[in-house]
Amino acid sequence: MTPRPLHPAVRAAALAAALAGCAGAASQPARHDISIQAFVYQPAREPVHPGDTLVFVNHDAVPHTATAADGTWDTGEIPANATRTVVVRDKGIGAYKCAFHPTMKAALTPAE
Ligand SMILES: [Cu+2]
Repeated sequence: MTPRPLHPAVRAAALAAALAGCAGAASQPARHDISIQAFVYQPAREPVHPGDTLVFVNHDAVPHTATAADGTWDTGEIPANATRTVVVRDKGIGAYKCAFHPTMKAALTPAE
């Protein structure tokens, strides 16, 4: 079975629905790559919108986590050389840390 091209009206409706879902946000959901290397999140401060996706990549030889200080999100354990993804919500924008290494701290900041 071959996929049928979407009718333009269907595409327009899907786009309108996607835009309405943004609830006034000016931009589409974005992806933010945050690397962990030598016990440091890079970048340490990342501007984000609710709905954006965070992709954490652990380049260290030991496991880490990225855990929101307010407890609203948590990657869980990110093994060495592994990747974990979380979606940003309103409440989770703020400080986060590694559950295993209290000195590892970073933050999500509200994007303009
Ligand atoms: Cu850690």
